[in-house]
Amino acid sequence: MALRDSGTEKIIRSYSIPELEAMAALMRGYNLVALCAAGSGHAGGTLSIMDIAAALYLHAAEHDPANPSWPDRDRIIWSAGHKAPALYVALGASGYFPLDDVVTLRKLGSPFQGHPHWLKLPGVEISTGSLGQGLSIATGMALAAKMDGQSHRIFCLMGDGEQQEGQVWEAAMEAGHFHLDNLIAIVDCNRLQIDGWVKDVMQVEPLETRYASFGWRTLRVDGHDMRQIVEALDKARSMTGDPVVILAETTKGKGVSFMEDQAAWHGKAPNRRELDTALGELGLTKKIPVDRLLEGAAKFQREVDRELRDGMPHFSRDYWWNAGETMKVTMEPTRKGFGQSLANNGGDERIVCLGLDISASITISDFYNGKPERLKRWISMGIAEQSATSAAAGLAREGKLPVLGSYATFSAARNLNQIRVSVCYSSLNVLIAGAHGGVSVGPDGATHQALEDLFAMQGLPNMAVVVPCDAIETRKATDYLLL
Ligand SMILES: Cc1ncc(C[n+]2csc(CCOP(=O)(O)OP(=O)(O)O)c2C)c(N)n1
Ligand SMILES: [Mg+2]
Repeated sequence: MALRDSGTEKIIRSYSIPELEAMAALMRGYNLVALCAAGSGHAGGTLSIMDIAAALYLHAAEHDPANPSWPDRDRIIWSAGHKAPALYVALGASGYFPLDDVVTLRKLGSPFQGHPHWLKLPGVEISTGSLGQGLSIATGMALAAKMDGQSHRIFCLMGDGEQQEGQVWEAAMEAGHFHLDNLIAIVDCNRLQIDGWVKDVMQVEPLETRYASFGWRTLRVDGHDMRQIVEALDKARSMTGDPVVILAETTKGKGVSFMEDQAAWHGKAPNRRELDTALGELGLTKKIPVDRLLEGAAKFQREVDRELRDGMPHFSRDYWWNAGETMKVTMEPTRKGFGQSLANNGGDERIVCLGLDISASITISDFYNGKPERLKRWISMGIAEQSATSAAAGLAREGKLPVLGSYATFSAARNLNQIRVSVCYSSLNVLIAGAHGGVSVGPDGATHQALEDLFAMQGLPNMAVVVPCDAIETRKATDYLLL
């Protein structure tokens, strides 16, 4: 098992355990440099998965970087799309492209989008970013391999918070039902998600019992012990009869003291000072050409900026109304107005807010911040937009005023049918906030941009749609829609 030349079937390179450990450390370093250059991205979850990424790409999976569409290759589905940079450095370390290239992460036009997009980067099997869909894709691929009598394996990498998505369990049921022993799932059990500890947001354990009851074989490993990881992956390949899940116990932010076990480092990038400290802790000082890489990223960005500037309409000269100092507008993000309204109006006992594991970012947490008496009307639902939408309909039918929200693409698109049937056709009063709408989440990549939600929502009966342009409008719109 290893990197293989698909033409000659010869092994290109095999790695010893110490070599895999060294590669995982190096990959952590490149990952952090890329995040630093991007100024955004997910440090915590990429560091927790890195040992597994190294073992998977450099040891366990059969693949050929020179032939990404080799029909006999093992497929690796990166369901936890926000861990994309770990996937990119694993592909770079395997030889799909120079590792240095990853430094253009998240920049306009770069193939290294904030979430994986397979049409942009050879080696990426499928586009992901909306959590909970990968295991279904992997199930489809495993069924296809069975139909065609192929013997390659399908690996699917997921987060532990991701296990809250109901779709994961639909796929788990299907894979168990069809005895898909060519399917190997790996769960990065780092015990954290965005809103805090998984056990507090929405308990997913005991995963062994849960997967076993769906007909899976289960293995539990220390996800930072390279020998255990390699043995588990090898063993999983050899098991027959049923699908296998490897539950990997990990630490979010692993390897960097100030990131370890810190929910705040979920979606944060290190600045230059933090990067240097982190590389020191990883034993990588002077082992990565940081200055050269960062300059490469800056050059890429300058080129993007120039192209954007050239593409903009220009006036022949500056006027007071387009260049005057006093004409510059500073605006608060729209989502802030949402939180302000919830803070102001949340005293109304009918209001119930539902958390979807992105609470501080979209400011729905302002409903209870500093007001602990409101926590009894705060319900953490986990990463489960579809169920939460229908639950909100249930609350509304009982006279509550439910409020829920997430990124627009998850709260007003992923759950379209639940909104249509549970909420709209019953004409129930549910307030749905879609933050980061439109193309505004550019660096997060195509799978996070919400465009379709607007026309989808406007086509629904009994649905009022408001698109505010600033925080003040958002506050007033929320006031109006809420009460
Ligand atoms: C359907 C969907 N809802 C919400 C999000 C936003 N989101 C990105 S990562 C994340 C938390 C994931 O937690 P976990 O699976 O434990 O991954 P970790 O970062 O801890 O490895 C959330 C809610 C998303 N990407 N997709
Ligand atoms: Mg997690």
